[in-house]
Amino acid sequence: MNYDVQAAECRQRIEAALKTAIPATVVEPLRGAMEYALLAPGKRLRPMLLLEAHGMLSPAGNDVMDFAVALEMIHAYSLVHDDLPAMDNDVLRRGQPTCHVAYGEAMAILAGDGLLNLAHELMLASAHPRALRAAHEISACAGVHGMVGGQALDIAHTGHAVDRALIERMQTGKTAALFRAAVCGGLILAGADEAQLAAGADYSLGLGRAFQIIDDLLDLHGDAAQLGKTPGKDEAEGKLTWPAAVGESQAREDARYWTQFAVDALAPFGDRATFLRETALRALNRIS
Ligand code: GRG
Repeated sequence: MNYDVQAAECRQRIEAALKTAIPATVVEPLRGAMEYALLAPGKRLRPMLLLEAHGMLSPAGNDVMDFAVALEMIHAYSLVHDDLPAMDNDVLRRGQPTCHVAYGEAMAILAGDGLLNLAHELMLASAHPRALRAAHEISACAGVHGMVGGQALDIAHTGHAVDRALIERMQTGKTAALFRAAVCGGLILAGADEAQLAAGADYSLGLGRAFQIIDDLLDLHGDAAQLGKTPGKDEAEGKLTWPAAVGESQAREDARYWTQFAVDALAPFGDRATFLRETALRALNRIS
């Protein structure tokens, strides 16, 4: 199937599931704030990767969608908390005022907390036979040894001297870990063996490193309308970025290197990996 058609179909299924994911029983304005963050127009890259990684080894089933939704909830919570005044202090996200601008800081913190916990409720309520292992992988990638740890390095080292090893560690945690949650979560649900999981982890590392380097470059040159967020903040705030460490031209070269690393890692999946391969190639050329 053509990539764009497959991606659009997959995204449509995800959007439909997201729309009904937050129970009507959640009190207002918490529910409104959670929906505001979750349903804002995002690329839905992580849930798509989860469903498509799963689809490489197993036919699509509705029992996997809960995990895709849970992962997008975790991603949405991380964006809400990242945008808070205490962290990146951003006013624009996904083309709309950030959650704390729209709902106030306290409600935005609670909306993030609500999304994170609802994600775990969803995964742990699943009757899928591999639910527990997949939930464990996703939690581990999102937590202190993954995304939260990477964000902590970012916050602790803002304004410090450039340190390439630290930037690599930070970006692997902040960005690549949630791609690993998607790919390995999907593969675990599909019954992947250890070699396939290792290949999925390598793909996610390559995709995540390239994705973050491109994100750093877009922050330098991107356009607010296209990005849906404020560009130019990394430099203004002394963020440790890959282009700042190695220069823009080398950063572009490195993004190509990590994309190829991701593509090569998919070899064990052969033709079944067409979607994941194309996703990595397109992420390299993205403008938003
Ligand atoms: C607050 C625990 C905590 C973590 C925050 C997500 C994050 C970690 C920080 C946001 C800033 C940033 C550059 C993160 C790296 C990951 C990244 C590029 C997120 C944006 O992902 P996209 O482009 O966003 O897939 P959409 O809106 O399309 O879903």
